[in-house]
Amino acid sequence: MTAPLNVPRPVLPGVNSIFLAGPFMGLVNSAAGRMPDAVCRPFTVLIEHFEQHGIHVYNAHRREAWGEEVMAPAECTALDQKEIGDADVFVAIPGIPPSPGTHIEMGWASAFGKPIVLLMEEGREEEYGFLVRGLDSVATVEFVYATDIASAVADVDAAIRRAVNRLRACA
Ligand code: 5HM
Repeated sequence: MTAPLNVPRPVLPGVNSIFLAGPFMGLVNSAAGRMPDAVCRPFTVLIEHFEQHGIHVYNAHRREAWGEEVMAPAECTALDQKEIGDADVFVAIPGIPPSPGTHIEMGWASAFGKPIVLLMEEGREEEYGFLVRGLDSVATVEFVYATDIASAVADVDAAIRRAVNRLRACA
């Protein structure tokens, strides 16, 4: 039987949910009490893109209103760990300077055996920690190097597909 022509092929086959991590408290402007729009943009662009394709996105920045409704440490830590466990894929911006919370989350995602995509600033690779640069030696990690994440969405999709396919091939 042939597939109907009018049904679009999924951009990320088999991916129903993504946890999107990245720098948070270091980006909250203390006067405004929230992240400025410019630093929200990589998150909003990726969230919108994934959700347009029917993928559920777990993201603490949006959940906590970009810093305006920050959760208590014990609450967000437990929730993030559960959501990373529930997500099909883990995508993170490790950050320069490094985001402490994101680094803990990268450890969880790798220990949980998730397909991982790390969004790195192009040309600044050597500024990332050794255990970030070496994470692909112990986990299924694809790196995307970009200066502007918003214009690298197709590269992020391709990296997710590679990570998911590599993990499936090992199963
Ligand atoms: O240390 P930093 O704030 O940059 O940590 C960011 C990461 O920790 C995010 O990926 C987010 O998932 C999680 N986080 C959170 O869920 C962090 C904070 C504050 O540190 C928070 N909720 N309130």
